[in-house]
Amino acid sequence: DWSQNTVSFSPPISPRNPGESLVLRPLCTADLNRGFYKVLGQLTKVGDVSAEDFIKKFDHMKKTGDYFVIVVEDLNLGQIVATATLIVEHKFIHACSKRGRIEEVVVSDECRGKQLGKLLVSVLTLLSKKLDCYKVTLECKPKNVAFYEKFGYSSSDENYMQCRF
Ligand code: 16G
Repeated sequence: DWSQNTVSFSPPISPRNPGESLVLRPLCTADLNRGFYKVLGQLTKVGDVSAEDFIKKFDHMKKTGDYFVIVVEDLNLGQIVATATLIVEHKFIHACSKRGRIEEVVVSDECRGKQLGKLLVSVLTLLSKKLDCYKVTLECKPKNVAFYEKFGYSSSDENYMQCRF
């Protein structure tokens, strides 16, 4: 239930009404030609991806049923202006529970200040709860910690470690 959300919006945007000429929806194949990668490129290196590569990867994600890639489209521009993903990971522990991961949260530069990041993270955090994840996690830069704290995320006593290839 959207109204039970912990963060408030002013003006009061919602998933159904994300703002003037904007729509929030799941990713679709045609978004490749609506600047989906241009938005992702504002987060990190995206590399060379052909339409075939994209479709193959997207089909794989859809088949698993565990990837929830959402986007905000500006209908006037016909362009994707924001995206975020929830991935549901299956566990043996916690009574064969699930854990959510929020990834690739990015709002295009031109669309800052429209509460879109807040909207995307709220929606996916709520979705992970609805899907019965026992926890939902994300990695972020120190400067974004305060932003994520608004949704109930807190830094844990575990280190985030990685091995890069
Ligand atoms: C950030 C993202 C993460 C993404 C990574 C890419 C959020 C909350 N976190 O940590 O999802 O995968 O950046 O960085 O959006 P990399 O290219 O250095 O792995």
